[in-house]
Amino acid sequence: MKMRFLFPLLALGVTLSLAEKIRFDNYKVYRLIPNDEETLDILKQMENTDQLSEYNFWSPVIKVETPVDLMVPPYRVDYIESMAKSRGMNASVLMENVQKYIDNEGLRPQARAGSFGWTSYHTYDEYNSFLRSLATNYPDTVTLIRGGYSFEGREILGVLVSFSPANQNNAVFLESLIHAREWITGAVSTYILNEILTSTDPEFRRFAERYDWYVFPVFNPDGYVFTHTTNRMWRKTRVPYGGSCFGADPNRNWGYFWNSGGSSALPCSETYHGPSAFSETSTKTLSHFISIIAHRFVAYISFHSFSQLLLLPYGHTAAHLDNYNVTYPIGLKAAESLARRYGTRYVVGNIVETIYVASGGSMDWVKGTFGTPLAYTYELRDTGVFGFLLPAEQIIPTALETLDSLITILNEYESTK
Ligand code: 0X9
Ligand code: ZN
Repeated sequence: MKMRFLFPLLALGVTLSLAEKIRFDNYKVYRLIPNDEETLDILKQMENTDQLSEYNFWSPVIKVETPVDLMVPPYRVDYIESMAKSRGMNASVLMENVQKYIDNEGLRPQARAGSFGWTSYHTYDEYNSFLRSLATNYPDTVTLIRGGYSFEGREILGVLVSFSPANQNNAVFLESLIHAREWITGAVSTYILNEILTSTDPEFRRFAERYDWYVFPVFNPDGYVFTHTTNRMWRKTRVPYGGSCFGADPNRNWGYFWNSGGSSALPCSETYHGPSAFSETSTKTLSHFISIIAHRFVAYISFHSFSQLLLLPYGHTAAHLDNYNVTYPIGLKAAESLARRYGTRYVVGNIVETIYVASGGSMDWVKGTFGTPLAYTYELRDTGVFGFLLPAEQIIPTALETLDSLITILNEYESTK
């Protein structure tokens, strides 16, 4: 067991010392609208070699007329521009210079050493120290849990917050950062966790203390660390899959309708489903842990970004399965309460109907395997102005509106029971 941990860690040490942090000076992000099947095929070819070409797909290629967000290095800008022109493809520029957005994202050291807050983004180690400090400061309510570990041997830490043993079978599970570059998601899940522990609002306290809360901020530690050390735009895990491509999409790797559409068999693609279901150490170990506790769940919430969507199972079919008739109206109410604070608009719906086919997601596996009553995937702010590079000053507003909607989901469900 020890060797299996140690070996990849040593290898990692070597790569990290060699790898430099990639800069994205004058990289542009385009929103392309493929207008015919041939153009679509060209984009699909590029998608299959994503990691080799330095193009980077911010959203997958789906079908004619469905927009694709693509990051383009400066030396490919002319090619993309002329390709768009000659093929008659609509191409608007979302970002002129990605590095500027990264510089303005606001990752800065916290004001005081040892303090943790939501005015900047945090590293994997900082999230772990935060979780450990909660377990130390709230020994009666917070339990630190290692829910799994990663390919490179990192722990996947989380906490259980429990105010009463009576809440055991009324548990809410929050996951974030299964996609490494979606930094806002870890900030939001930990903000909610902190509110659950520290808010003094009596109504909110009554709400928070009715549930057991499992919160796992970093579901994909290797990928997340890589976004800090090397490539801010990394999405997947970090398993080497040959052909100089790395990683499977951890949200295409879970064993419920795995490889049933909307995922790729090619390791260089951003949506590579992996060689088999649960091939990734993180998804495999997390699924073992979740299996043990899932019978307690009333809700499983998965945080992604970006697009401002509230998504319902499943990702392999547009059919309205299970209790869609209950969860869809609750989702609409949740989106209403989310909008009430700052006017942020969310679209609610089944994954396939709302975005695209995407099989092998964590939420689908939990819902499909354990019949969890409430299962939602959030695509948090924004709709593409900042995309994955949402400035840190938007963390708290995003977290507040998201929490409003989460309260509505749970309260509404309670009132239907
Ligand atoms: O494609 C995804 O995995 C998610 N969108 S993202 O832009 N954040 O990558 C959508 C999640 C769909 N969820 C499930 N299939 N469960
Ligand atoms: Zn995602």
